[in-house]
Amino acid sequence: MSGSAGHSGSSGGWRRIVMALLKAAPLLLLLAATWQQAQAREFRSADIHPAGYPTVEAVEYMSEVLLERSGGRLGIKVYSGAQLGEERDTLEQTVFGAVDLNRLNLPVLNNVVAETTVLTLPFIFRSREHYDRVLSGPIGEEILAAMEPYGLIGLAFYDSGERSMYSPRKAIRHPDDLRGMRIRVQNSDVAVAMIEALGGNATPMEFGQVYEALRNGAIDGAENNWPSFSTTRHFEVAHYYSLTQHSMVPEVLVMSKLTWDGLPAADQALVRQAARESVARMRTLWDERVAIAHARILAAGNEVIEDIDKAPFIEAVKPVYERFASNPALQDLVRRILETDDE
Ligand code: GTR
Repeated sequence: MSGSAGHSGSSGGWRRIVMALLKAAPLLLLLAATWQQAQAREFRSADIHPAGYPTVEAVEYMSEVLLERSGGRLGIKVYSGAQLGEERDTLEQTVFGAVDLNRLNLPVLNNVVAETTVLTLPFIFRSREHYDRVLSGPIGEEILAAMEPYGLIGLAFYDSGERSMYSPRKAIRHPDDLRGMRIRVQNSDVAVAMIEALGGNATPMEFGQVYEALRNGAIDGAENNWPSFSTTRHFEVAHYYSLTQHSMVPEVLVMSKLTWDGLPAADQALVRQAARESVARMRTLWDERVAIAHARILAAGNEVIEDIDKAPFIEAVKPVYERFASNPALQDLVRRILETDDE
């Protein structure tokens, strides 16, 4: 009796356990899902450019790579078209972790990470090959790494071509042409100093305000690369595009250090790798977009001034180097950039 009682007792015990497990199943499933969700992330990424712009598509490509490599756990949602604010605002949000990823143009970081200044100096790069060698080599790595103490993980540089001057009023062929002209620049001390050294009046302004300022005459000109000149429709109001090619300022993709520190090392490696892989994609998209912008601007009847003697521009901006490569560490960076071979 006692045996069968014992037997029925133990099977009753099992039944109770099974029943309890069945009862708890929804809760266990919920816990498992929550655990998985804790591991799953859709990073918020900021960009002031509209959907379809190469930088936006490059980060969307990075998202595809991440989704694939993480089995669907990690992805990115790009908030394009300045939905999260202009670059200065989103930079702050990134440092504070409200934005996970940000595609920024480097000058916005100049006042935060001094090392970024050197890459924004006018005429620092002799050619695209020179630019590539510097950015994809140890100097590029060093400058990306310099961002970490300021709450940003530098993931990758994206090519952004050369910036050139444009105006609704006249063709700019020589620094003398800039005298008295109000030229919009990014919020960057280097950009301000460059325009002043060239004889113009620098007017720092957010990107989103430039079209209206060109239209209503608040400024007499601005400067940017082919794709930005095109997508912003600035070319519709500024008919002269002078290929001064005075700077090759890179785009940079950063992650908030707060987001980064919350990721396991394996996910950090996935993020870094996916960002690296998006660089080549960006280059392809960029080249395509430059060609499209070029054709569009010519078809609109704009005057493109190609035969510009850069020597007087290069001469005029020399004081900018003295002012911004002001300490031995920055001077050394500039020296190493200039000494980097083109091939
Ligand atoms: C573009 C760049 C933007 C923004 C803009 C500007 O070339 O991609 O991030 O910096 O220039 O002039 O403000």
